[in-house]
Amino acid sequence: MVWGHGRLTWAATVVATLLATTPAHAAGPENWQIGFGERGSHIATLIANLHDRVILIGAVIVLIVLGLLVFIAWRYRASRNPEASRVARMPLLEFAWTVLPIVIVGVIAVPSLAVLRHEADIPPPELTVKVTGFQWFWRYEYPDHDGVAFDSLMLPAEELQPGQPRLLEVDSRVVVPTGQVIEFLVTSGDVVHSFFIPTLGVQMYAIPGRLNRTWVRIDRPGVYYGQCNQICGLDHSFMPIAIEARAPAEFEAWLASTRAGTTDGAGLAAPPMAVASGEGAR
Ligand SMILES: [Cu+2]
Repeated sequence: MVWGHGRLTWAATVVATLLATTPAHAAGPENWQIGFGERGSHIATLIANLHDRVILIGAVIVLIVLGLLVFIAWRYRASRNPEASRVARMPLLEFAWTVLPIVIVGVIAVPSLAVLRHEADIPPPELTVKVTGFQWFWRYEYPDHDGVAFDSLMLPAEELQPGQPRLLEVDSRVVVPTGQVIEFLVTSGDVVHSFFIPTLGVQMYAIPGRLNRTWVRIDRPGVYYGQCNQICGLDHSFMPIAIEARAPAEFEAWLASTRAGTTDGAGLAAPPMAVASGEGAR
């Protein structure tokens, strides 16, 4: 189809208007979402693709088994097959239904291990962020950048700005650059938490006394939401994660302003133990 000049201009105007009016890109759960949603990193893409392939294999198996069941129930019903077969052993068939599932599991295992390996092979990091889970908030520290450390607490519903998701927005987002290898050092100050950002394909347990490592490279600017996904106490559901990816130059500007203490909400909000021992502090 050949597009006339007028039509092209019209399309360009629509695209430009959409781009101009679209609010800051945000990736998190959506109403009625079934699938993985946005894939904000290469790892997230690998995980989602693997999931889709495994689901496809599972669906084919379910359909074959269901078809066989329906066929047998119809073909060998009592009225049509009054004299039941007395065959009790069929070694070849038994061999096949033992070996075939092993082959299928093997076929799934190969790409699955490849994804695991990609996650575990951490490239030389360009930025390190130390993440500490507390009951019930996250503390972020940038060890390469002196003085950049802050606590990140969930925003109460009454403080939300338009477009900010309830139960996911925080007072201080973790700002990181796009296109760089970001290493997360994950630990905990009290109980086991879990640092989980589904759209980035990141999940790492935060265990007291241990420093776990994981990494991500974020493709494009935006806000990526996550939550603690290890039951960690009363306010487990109220310690969300908001990662804001910015172009490297904007990230540098953020670092400078945060170091100077001019960024809203920067700094350590409260001594963790005081919050941890508070009754239902929220
Ligand atoms: Cu937690």
